[in-house]
Amino acid sequence: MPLPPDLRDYEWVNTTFGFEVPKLKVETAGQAIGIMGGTFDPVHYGHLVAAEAARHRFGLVTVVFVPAGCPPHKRGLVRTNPRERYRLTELATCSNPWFRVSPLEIDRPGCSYTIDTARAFRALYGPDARLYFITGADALLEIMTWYRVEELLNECQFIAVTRPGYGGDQLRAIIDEWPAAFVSRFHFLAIPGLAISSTEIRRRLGTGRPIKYLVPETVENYIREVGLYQTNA
Ligand code: DND
Repeated sequence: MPLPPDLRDYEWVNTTFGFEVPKLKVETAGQAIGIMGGTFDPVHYGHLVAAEAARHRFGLVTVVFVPAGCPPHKRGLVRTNPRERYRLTELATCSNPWFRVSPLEIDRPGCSYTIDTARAFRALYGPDARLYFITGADALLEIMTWYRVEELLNECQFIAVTRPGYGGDQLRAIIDEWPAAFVSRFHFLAIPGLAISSTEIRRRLGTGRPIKYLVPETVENYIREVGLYQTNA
């Protein structure tokens, strides 16, 4: 990795791979912080573009990727153990000085409810921090079913990014049903459309089709080295 221009602005952060990466030192008090929650099974360019677009548009001082230990809506459906998904996320994000990865959810026993994560971030960054949870438009279709969603919306705002195949009239109809106070906690952000999904990447790997240019090279290399997603299950 090329050295950053002014090392005083950076700190070296350990990865679980045994190497360090330069990350911008950020003053978090009272600042806007992004939380990119996901199963990341595996992480791909759709996730990275969403997080970077949100960072830039909303002036987020950092975006923390939080791989879910046990995602509430996918119990029993996750292919890869949390540690591997965490490592893949680390590999995908290590070249972006603003991105960080948190083991918060994979270290927390039980279901990875976002409300618990938002509260943990609030405790970490203080009452003045503005917390933004970043999601794709598809998540909005079912967000009313999330655990303690009203409390969650008190704790953080949402940045919902566009995703090919989701949105339009179906999303409009759902949002029209929400109370105004609920809608005001959401920000909608158009991003370059990438029709990539973790499901499709797993299918491709399981059937011997390429995933090059859908995930960072580091992620592809690790998947192949460790032999993840080799069967089409
Ligand atoms: P996913 O399993 O959808 O993650 O989970 C997203 C987050 O929602 C996780 O933090 C979950 O714990 C949380 N959640 C879900 C349901 C209930 C509750 C919490 C609860 O607390 O009750 P993926 O790895 O599949 O995707 C990560 C994010 O990236 C998602 O928001 C997805 O919409 C988005 N995304 C894209 N956005 C734009 N373009 C693409 C995308 N692919 C994925 N190509």
